[in-house]
Amino acid sequence: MRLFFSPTSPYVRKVRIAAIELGLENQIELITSNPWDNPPELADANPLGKVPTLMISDNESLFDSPVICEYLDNLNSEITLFPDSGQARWDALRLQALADGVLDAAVMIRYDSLRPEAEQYRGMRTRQLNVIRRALVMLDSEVTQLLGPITIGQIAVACALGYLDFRLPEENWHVTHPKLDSWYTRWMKRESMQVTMPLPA
Ligand SMILES: N[C@@H](CCC(=O)N[C@@H](CS)C(=O)NCC(=O)O)C(=O)O
Repeated sequence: MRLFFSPTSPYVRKVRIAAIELGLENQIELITSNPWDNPPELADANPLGKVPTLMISDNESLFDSPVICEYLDNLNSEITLFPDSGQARWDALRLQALADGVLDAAVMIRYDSLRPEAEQYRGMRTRQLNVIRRALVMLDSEVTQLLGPITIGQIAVACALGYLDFRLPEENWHVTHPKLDSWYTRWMKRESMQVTMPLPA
């Protein structure tokens, strides 16, 4: 398999962490790809032009990190990141959706910050910061959801928190949300988190 990869994309990080936790990382070749350069091979594989995009054969691709992660999960029958059914499944998918929403908000803020100052949209920034802050309050109050066997929910939340540290450190959620901080500190010890740490481009 080949993965269109960007070292700073938190969605790519999610996929890489899932692959490592599932013991599949050696089956995935990383193809460095900056979506903003519009590489034709990425557009051919994924009309949305986004990373992560996973080539599962020469002419078959999968995209959107939840879809890729669930596909990888199905390749390992011993570990289950996406519980099959029941409450455990909804809990994991809900956490993933919440964390991915935090990422979407933070990424939007990041893109806006790269525009010339006069073109930046303050109202959008405020709205997205409010999304992030409300989600953090929910995650902190529901931190027990993050305990227990590994699921895609915890992976997604860890990626979202890591991205906030990377791109919005001034939010300093560690101080405002100590229960979440204490979970994250323990979670950060996983090798999958350490080896996928984003480095400034
Ligand atoms: N929902 C997608 C989001 C992927 C995404 O937005 N990736 C960013 C990089 S962090 C991207 O490729 N952006 C290029 C663009 O928006 O055109 C997922 O979960 O994979």
